[in-house]
Amino acid sequence: MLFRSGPPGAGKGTQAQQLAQGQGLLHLSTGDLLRAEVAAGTALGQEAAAVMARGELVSDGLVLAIVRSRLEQQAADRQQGDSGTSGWLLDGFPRNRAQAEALEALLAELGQPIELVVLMELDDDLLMQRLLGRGRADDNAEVIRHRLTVYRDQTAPLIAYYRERGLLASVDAQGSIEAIAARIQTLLG
Ligand code: B4P
Repeated sequence: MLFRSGPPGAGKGTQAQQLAQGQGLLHLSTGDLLRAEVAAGTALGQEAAAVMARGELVSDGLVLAIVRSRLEQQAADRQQGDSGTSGWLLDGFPRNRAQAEALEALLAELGQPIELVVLMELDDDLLMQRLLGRGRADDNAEVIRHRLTVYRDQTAPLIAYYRERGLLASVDAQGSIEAIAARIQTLLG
């Protein structure tokens, strides 16, 4: 399964975390994994920190290496019968066409198809309000505006990419966290 799309602040991370917990899936958030590298002061984290603070996308190579290692590890664990998770849920990835194509190739290697791409839709004004309310280091008005531009230029084209493949489902991301979770459950059947 793949869970992501939607602009920054639409509630992807919020919903992905709950859903993964409820369904026993590996929750793979590239944003969280990058922030963990930054906090640990690794070479990768040092490279990513300034890019994230500007609201730009970290290089495809770095992000792909992180995703590949996690998915390969889970596949190896499952082969040995000792994985605590039954599948995966990607959050914040892929974010551009190159990442989507690399993911397709990786999943073909692993023999694990994407089941569904959930697009969370929300107005810019509400996104801005939510992100300013959170107040993370990259949640100030100027950087949020830039993240929205990056989203429209690089990530939004993936909507057509996944729609053409018959994988896309949209959810209205306005309302309470519980109401949105219920809409996603309906999609999952
Ligand atoms: P992410 O961590 O993915 O952050 P995000 O787009 O801001 O979304 P997030 O998931 O955190 O927020 P959510 O909408 O759940 O990316 C951060 C940065 O990392 C990127 O800018 C980039 O630099 C880098 N990066 C990550 N992945 C990358 C990749 N694949 N390639 C390259 N670079 C990458 O929630 C936002 C707020 O809304 C929260 O405070 C939440 O509590 C609130 N909220 C959620 N649902 C709500 C609701 N229903 N009502 C009210 N508030 C709600």
